[in-house]
Amino acid sequence: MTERPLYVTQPQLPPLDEFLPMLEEIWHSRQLTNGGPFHERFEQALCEYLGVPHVCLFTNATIALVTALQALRIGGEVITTPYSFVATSHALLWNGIKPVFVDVDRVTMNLDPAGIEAAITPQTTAILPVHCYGQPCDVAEIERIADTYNLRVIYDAAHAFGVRTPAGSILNHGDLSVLSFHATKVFNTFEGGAIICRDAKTKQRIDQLKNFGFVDEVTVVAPGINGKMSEFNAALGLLQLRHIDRALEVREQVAQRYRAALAGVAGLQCLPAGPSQGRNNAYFPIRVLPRYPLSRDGLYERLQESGIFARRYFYPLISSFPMYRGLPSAAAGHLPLAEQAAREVLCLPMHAELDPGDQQRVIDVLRDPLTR
Ligand code: T4K
Repeated sequence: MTERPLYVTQPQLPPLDEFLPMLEEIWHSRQLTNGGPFHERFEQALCEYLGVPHVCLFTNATIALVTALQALRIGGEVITTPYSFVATSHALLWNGIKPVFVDVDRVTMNLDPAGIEAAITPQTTAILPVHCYGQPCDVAEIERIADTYNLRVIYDAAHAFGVRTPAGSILNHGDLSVLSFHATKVFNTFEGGAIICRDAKTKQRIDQLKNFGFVDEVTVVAPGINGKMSEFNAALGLLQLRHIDRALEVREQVAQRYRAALAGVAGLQCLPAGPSQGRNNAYFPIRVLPRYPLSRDGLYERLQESGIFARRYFYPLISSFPMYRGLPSAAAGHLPLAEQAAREVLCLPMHAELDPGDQQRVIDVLRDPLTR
């Protein structure tokens, strides 16, 4: 019997019968997009759930990142990480900004603050770090550097939905944070995203920029884009919020089962778990070290033979793509820890519908990769 495929993620969906009354409401109102009632309710509900002052909904996180940079009028050079999804750096190019890549921390794989300080030049205007896999960046140190050198900070928080530290939501750090609600994320609206900001004036500017730059019916103040979230996606998001706590609990159980099962496997290393309160287990990355019987890519292929589609997030590094590799900061040897992570890391299936039996299939291959 062929076993069903297991993917790195599977979207979390609410019961369909809970969504139908919302769809009926949209059908009756004929308000489909451009800031309708579900859009408004979803923004409010997210502020409360996440514990943040202002939320601006978007059609996806990539457009939100592009708009966040535009909203703060960022130009020149921006310091960022090569170890991320390519959308992080693409948002800089879309704004005519030069990315400056800095190496990552050996353990968290987030931007290394020591490297940030060394990369600052008179052209540097901002820092664009990523809370990679939902692990918080060193926000205190990044804030200290930003204050010292008068830089803005925009966090790519695409993986960080619901992540908290004892001080509160991780999304309250920096000038702006950008969330993704893509189907593959902890919290999804099929496609979607949001910018978290601190004050009403900034929210107003972002809301104008995501609506072509319109201020009123006849006034356009900037070359804005169409980044609006539709009523369909907003209603779905509102509904998803009812179920997110349970989904986060299940993810935690999946993570704990992996940690227990892999603890004694020579050559496989889980990331440190971090504080148990406030993590979201957005991904489950492991490092495949030289003493494991297979290389990282060998294990990736071995899992595929068993119908298990783990992913090499984030390989290749952003800095190795053609539009980035000519940059001085992308030079070979400049980013050794990011290069090592891109060679060693494999993200295992992790989602709220992964049942223990299916997870055991993954664990069995990891423990005994040479037996078929
Ligand atoms: N910043 C960071 C740090 C990011 O990671 C991302 C996106 C962004 C910014 C930009 O956010 P958005 O503009 O997308 O909101 C996926 C996602 O498309 C992307 O959103 C995500 N990061 C990235 C890490 O992963 P792919 O090309 O790897 O996805 P795909 O289609 O191969 O999906 C992975 C697996 O998920 C599939 O094998 C099966 C499963 N899947 C996927 C989809 C789309 C489903 O079961 N159902 C689905 O509908 O990029």
